[in-house]
Amino acid sequence: MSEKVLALESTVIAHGLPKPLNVQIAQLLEEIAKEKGCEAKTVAIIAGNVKVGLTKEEIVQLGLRDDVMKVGVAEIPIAVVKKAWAATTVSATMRIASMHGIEIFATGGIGGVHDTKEWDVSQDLIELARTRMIVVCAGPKSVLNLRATVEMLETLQVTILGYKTDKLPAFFVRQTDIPVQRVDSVSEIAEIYLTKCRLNLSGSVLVLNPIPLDHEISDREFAEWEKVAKEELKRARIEGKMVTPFLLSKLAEVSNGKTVRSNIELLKNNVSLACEIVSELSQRESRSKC
Ligand code: PSU
Ligand code: MN
Repeated sequence: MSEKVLALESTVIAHGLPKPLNVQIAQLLEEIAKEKGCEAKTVAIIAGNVKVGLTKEEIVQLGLRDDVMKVGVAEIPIAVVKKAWAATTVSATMRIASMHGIEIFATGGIGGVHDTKEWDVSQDLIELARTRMIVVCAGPKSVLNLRATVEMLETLQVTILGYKTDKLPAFFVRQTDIPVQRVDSVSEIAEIYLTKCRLNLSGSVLVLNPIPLDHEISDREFAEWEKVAKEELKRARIEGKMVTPFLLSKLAEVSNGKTVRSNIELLKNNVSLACEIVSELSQRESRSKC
């Protein structure tokens, strides 16, 4: 196995992006990693088998089938027993990748604290507290309660780093008014992670990588789309796991595909940064694995 390996999740493929574009993007992300000299392994459950690294055909099926479950850590054993096809969220991907010795994971956005009356808090946050890994994302999406999400991450002892920013990026927007600790280099990120290992501190280093400038969506524009999407969510009485996929598809609809295009660009950007971090880690040969 190549040393320079990173994990990719599959929920964004099966439930986050429209078909059949999702299949192309899943393949593109793996190719971008290859061009950058590392190997990206997509994690999913294929007919009950937990897999790290999918074949082309498995990616196609995962993207196009309409019976694909969405599983966090809690639901992994259910998908296995039911011999189901399942897409793994950030939490499930982290747990499985970590069991396979992978230390870096690139995704689009993490789950967080939803703004609904119920206590809808993503399993992602618990897993970030638990599993030591570098997770590269563009921040939580502003459909979440951003302040509550950041507070919760802090409570859970997750190390949050803004990459070249001291303000929380929130997926489609490059910055909010929520302060985060800034780092300016890949070597600083690697050093912080390795220090976490050396001090035997559990939990992840969450790297927040702002969406590329050209693909940012303005606050005002997004606020309008978000309002519509959330009204429809209420009307449709969607709860639990399908909240995020529902909101994503509504946003794609009302924005005429603009949110999808931005989503793709930030995914590419995150895979690229994750590869740079993997390379940085692999250069520090003397270190023992965490
Ligand atoms: N945010 C996005 N797109 C996504 C997700 C989050 O912008 O596709 C997915 C990720 O897989 C994340 C999951 O782990 O949604 C969180 O779902 P929940 O809120 O049900 O925990
Ligand atoms: Mn939830």
